[in-house]
Amino acid sequence: MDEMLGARPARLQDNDKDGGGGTDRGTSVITRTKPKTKRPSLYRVLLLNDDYTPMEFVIHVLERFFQKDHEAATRIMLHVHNHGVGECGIYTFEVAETKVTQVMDFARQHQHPLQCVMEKN
Ligand code: TYC
Repeated sequence: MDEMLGARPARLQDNDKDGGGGTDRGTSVITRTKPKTKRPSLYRVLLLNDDYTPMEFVIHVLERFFQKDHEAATRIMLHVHNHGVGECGIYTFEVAETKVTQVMDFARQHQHPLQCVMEKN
């Protein structure tokens, strides 16, 4: 229902500059009267548990790439450790994609099997 908020029909603009009798080919252009803003889709960035990545490394990842304080990072790490998967944050597509790449590159550099994924909200 909230998808209808701000919806307005597009308006057909008459671009027929010569009244239709001359060389004008009578094409028209669809214009919009009200600027239409679309809310971006959001994506959850998730960490997956594994048996080998050190807990302190996961905490560091959450502090470094997701701006969590030490307490929040520890809570999320333990949630992933106990439940298999946990949310690091919710972002627009490009931001989420960048976080996933940063975490995967960092884990690989340190030879940890930590996996980070994104899913559409
Ligand atoms: N299960 C890991 C261990 O016991 C810790 C861990 C937590 C690994 C979260 C990955 O996303 C993760 N060392």
